[in-house]
Amino acid sequence: DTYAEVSVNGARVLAADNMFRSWRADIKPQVVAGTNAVVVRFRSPIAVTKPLYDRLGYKLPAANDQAKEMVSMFTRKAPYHYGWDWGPRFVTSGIWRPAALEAWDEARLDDVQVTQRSLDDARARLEVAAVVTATRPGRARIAVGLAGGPALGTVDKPLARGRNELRLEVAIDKPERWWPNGLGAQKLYTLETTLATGGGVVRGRRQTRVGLRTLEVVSRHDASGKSFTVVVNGAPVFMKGANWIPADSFVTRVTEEKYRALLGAAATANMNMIRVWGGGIYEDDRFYDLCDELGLLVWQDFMFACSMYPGDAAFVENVHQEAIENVRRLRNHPALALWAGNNEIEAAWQQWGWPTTFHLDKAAQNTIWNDYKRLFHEVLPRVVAAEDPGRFYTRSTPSANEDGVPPGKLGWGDLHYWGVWGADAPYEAYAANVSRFMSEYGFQSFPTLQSVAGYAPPSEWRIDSPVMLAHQRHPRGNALIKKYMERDFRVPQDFGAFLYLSQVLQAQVIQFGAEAHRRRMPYNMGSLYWQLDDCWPVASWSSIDYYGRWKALQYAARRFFAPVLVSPVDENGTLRVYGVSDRRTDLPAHLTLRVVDLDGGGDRWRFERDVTVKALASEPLFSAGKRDVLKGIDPSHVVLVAELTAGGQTVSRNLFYFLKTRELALPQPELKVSVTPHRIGATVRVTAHRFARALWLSTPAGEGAFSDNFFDLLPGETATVEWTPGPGARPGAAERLSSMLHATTVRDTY
Ligand code: BMA
Repeated sequence: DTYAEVSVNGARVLAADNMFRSWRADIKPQVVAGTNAVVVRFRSPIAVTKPLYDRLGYKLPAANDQAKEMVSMFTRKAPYHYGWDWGPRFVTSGIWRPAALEAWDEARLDDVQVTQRSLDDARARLEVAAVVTATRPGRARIAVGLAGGPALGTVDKPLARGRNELRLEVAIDKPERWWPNGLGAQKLYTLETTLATGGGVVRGRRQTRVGLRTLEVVSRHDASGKSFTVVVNGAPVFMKGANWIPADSFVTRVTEEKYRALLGAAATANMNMIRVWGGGIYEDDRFYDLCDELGLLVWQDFMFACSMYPGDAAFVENVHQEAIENVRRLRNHPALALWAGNNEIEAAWQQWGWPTTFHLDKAAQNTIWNDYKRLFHEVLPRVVAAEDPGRFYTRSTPSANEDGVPPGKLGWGDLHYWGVWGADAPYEAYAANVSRFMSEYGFQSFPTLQSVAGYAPPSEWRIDSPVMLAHQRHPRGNALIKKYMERDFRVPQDFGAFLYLSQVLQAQVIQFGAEAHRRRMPYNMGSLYWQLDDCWPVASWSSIDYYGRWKALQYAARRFFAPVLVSPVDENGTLRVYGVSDRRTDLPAHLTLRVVDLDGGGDRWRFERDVTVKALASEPLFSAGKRDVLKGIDPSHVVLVAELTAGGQTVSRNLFYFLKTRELALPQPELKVSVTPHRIGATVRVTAHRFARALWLSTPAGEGAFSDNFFDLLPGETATVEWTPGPGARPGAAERLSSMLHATTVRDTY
């Protein structure tokens, strides 16, 4: 990462200029028996590219590069290292992926590609292509089997000196399918490919994990525009998920545990897709392995975001090689769903007015746009077609993939909708801005005080203190949070209360958006909020903070992304209650609606009926004028409770407020909290005497994790929550919990 020269015993063996590629050199002439000196010399990415910047004659836009002289686009390096609206500018250098010395005789097995040729209940037919590099002509035998099992097939072929490709077909009988999270199991098969040369000497062995499933992105013209539907094993699947950014400013700090915790949290929150956003990195192999295991489909951007790029031959060829290498590395993962050329560049150029805001003359505009088209309409789709045939490629996100149709046009492909947040639109505007796949929408919040304490001393505990402002990278971030908070809540004076409420607000806003998206199924088939994680501790759109603490949104996501959702909404004065289902079969269920008194006065109105929640659909289950439901009841004293039960179990419960939270007569809930310690962890029971809004369980130092949090409790209701201590917890933590435990509700911020 990124510009480096490597020498062995004083002789230069290679020069690197792309963080996203691996570099290999023949060092046989240089090595000696005994001690060898390998020196890697790095050069500053800024110093290297400054002359290119000076020479170009016009400025290439890069919206998030935080320097005055923006040079990030000249270098194939993680764009976010140059700063982003949630991240600091750390233009790092170093060795970020393994370095290894390889030695071999005769031939080595370089790569294995597994392509599914057909799949039915009886059989899966797979084509295995093995890439073998040979030092001299000879013969090779490739054998493929399930790891630990007998060979499923072999092929014997002559080898030429250099690169060889050997193909064979194998079959797996009675295949078990791989399914996205929530729809079935994530069955994985490990294939072992062995290379042997003359005389049966084994020269290489590789394990490749595959999942057997069909996957198609249906992008087809229809009456509304152009669809964007992911179909897995023949079933259209609504994509629920979040956008992923690198989990650290310094990429080598992301441990296996961190990947596991973040992606595990995504799966726990009923997500089935993660978008690897184009301003970061092509993620580590462990990331994709976990996605395979957890059933998280991957929307993979190529690493280009919010910038225009140069088009000289060397740059284009560098990108070409980068694309080939990364497509080859990722293509065997069953989780991989699609490739996207870049993040928001088509929109920036065609809609955000970049050609004029960056004062580009006509000639420069033409050059820049032609260079753009070469990369994203030619080079990248050609690499995908050649190296990963059949996988969907979208040239930008958002994009209709259609000349003449502006990116993000409603009804045409995917959409990043930022009117809520960026344009101050009320969050109810989400309902009117649904396209065929919502690949981005988001709202900021702060980490809670326990996390803020990790980067700001108490003297800085104000939203506008220097440290807090340094950890808020969006120019209008604080003002926007406050503005939206004023619309729905009473803005607290207390710093900790403000942080807490910012999360309650974020969860409410995104919940509204996600439910609006799900209610529009099957017209809309995806909802990925911006963003799952953080690369440092900061105010941001994330649902999990840098320290791994779940924000209110992460808990809410598990509810609003549940496989079956009951979703009440005000549609122009009509109260409609939708049943939304991602299940592959219809669900007979019972719908109960109640208008419940906040002070514990019981049900003021009640409705129930048996319903069928249709498979893979969204349908209103109830509809009535809001006024007919309230019939004179004071809306500030009640909440509507919608509940779907099936087989005696609650499958989804959702609350609907007739007024903004600040207009509700929120009572003092009078909570009763009890803690039962176990050998590891504890069970916490909370009973509310009166209605409790956004109940937050916490400890002063934020230790451990709660299985649920930031939930509403009805009068008389008890919630049972499991607490697990963190990995470094001291003995007795569970016993101490009851003395440390805080229960906060919105009422406490008054
Ligand atoms: C999006 C992303 C990022 C950005 C986010 C928040 O559109 O693609 O560029 O961080 O908005 O502003």
